[in-house]
Amino acid sequence: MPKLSNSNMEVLAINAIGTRSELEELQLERLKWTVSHAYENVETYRAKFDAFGVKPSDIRTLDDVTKLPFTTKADLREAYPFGMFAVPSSEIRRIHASSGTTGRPTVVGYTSGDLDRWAALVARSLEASGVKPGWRVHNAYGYGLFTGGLGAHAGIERLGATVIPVSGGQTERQVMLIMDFQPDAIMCTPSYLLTIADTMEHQGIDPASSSLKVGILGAEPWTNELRIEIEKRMGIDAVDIYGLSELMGPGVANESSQTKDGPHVWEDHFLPEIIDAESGKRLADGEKGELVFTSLTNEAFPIIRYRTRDLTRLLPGSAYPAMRRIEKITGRNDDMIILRGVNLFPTQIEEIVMGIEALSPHFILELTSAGRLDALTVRIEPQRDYVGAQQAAATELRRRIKTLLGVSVEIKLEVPGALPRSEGKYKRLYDLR
Ligand code: DLL
Repeated sequence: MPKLSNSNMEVLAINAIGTRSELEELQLERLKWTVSHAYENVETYRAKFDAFGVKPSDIRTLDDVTKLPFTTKADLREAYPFGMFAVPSSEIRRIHASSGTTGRPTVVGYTSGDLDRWAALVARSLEASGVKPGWRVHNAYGYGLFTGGLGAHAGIERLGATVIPVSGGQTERQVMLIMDFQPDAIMCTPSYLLTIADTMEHQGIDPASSSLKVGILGAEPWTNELRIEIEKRMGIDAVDIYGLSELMGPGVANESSQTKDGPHVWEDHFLPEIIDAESGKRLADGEKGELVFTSLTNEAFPIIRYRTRDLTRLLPGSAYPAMRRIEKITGRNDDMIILRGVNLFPTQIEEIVMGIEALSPHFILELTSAGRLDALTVRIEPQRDYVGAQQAAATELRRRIKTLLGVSVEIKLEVPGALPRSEGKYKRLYDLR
């Protein structure tokens, strides 16, 4: 493996990154290393670069990354299971895989150096979230092949906090552990935190009375409206953590609890770009499109211009000025619903739902075909204590969706507790066509 020339791959403390131009210098050095490492050690990259007529020596500036071909989920599937590992298998210390809705999972590997950087970046993410060394952290991300549980786990320990490795599921037991162990922070998906809050209320516990002060929530899209609801109901700061297995796992980007204005990308380790999803052309900062990432320090699994399918825009740094932020991700290309010519995302409905007091955040979307036309039904539970106002709320939801999104939908009120509850990543959309 070629070694980096004049700087190693350590993770600097969050405030030791320096200026934007110092950061860019580091990124360029690491980008050159990554591109040669991938080219020399991964057949898929060598073949793609050769077909594109591009060589590692063509990377002279950061913008030269646009000369390189994209990597897609299909490339990773093609190389299943270990075809894109860039180091001998004796150097792989851990494997994770993302389930994938169809077909083969995507498999990723880590060297001991990769695991070390990952723990340090999650620790940095926790620090940004306001978690302090010495705190207790309830970790309800799933343990196993999913990167959430073990990724968060190592970062909590690295920060010097105490990890409570609960994993997902068995919510009543989780509630008992939260009440008895008195954790300061919780890590889980935002939808699962709603399940926990509901279960607490079911047991006569006011969720705001727990010891929790911070929730580090991610792994699925969620809106600022849901953030406000969670913060009010649980009495916590709800902070957004972003990541994906193909790059590392949780901790690729994280919000600052001070600003809550979208996750800062840890740009010393991951180079973000935004492209037009149709043409593949790079877009300027501030423009909305598909997020693409190149890893800068991954040894086992270097990844070049990976198309995440997540939709967002790049914004200037705020709490950490040298590193750009991504606008809170509210949708993926794959989640987009095209209903009679109108594009919409489940989060747009969440945003509207959260603005109507008598409605709960528990809803699912069903797509059906009625004759030649597609129809969308929103099945939603009202809030328990708004009995008289439910029908009016449903009518209002239908009206707002029509006015704000331009589509007519059907609203079906459900009995509180009738809809499936989240145990991790929540499935909102059911395509029954
Ligand atoms: O979900 C890693 C993770 C675990 C992130 C725990 C945060 C917390 P994957 O299973 O590979 O990895 O799924 C990655 O989930 O491309 C996004 O579509 C979505 N996603 C992850 N974090 C967020 C977030 C983990 N904060 C995919 N907001 C990504 C919106 C998110 N979407």
